[in-house]
Amino acid sequence: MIQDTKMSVPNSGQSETKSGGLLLAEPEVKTKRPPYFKVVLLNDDYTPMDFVVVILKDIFRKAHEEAISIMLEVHKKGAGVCGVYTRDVAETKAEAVITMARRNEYPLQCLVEKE
Ligand code: TYC
Repeated sequence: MIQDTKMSVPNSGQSETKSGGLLLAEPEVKTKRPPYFKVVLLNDDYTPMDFVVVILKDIFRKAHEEAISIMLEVHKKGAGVCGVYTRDVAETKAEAVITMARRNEYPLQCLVEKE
């Protein structure tokens, strides 16, 4: 039996087999990461700090210390990132923030921004 080993054809990007068949070069497999979206929390003068910490723990699964640190960053700087997700997850979390805030009659706002 003739071994059908590959022999490369210089500069062609193709290869030929000993038995004469032509093998096309393997197409380059390009993996693309999905676009990511930041959920950004905005400061306001009315939403209680404790409520923001609860939001960060319950919706964004932050540990207590990290939740406090993000809340304080938003409080001092005006805005802060709560997390980075694929589009659907970011939008669902942002909706959950607004739903929880309005249910409690707080004006808390958040944005979804493409990274
Ligand atoms: N600035 C608010 C206060 O002093 C606290 C706060 C923090 C509100 C973060 C919103 O996203 C926010 N009670």
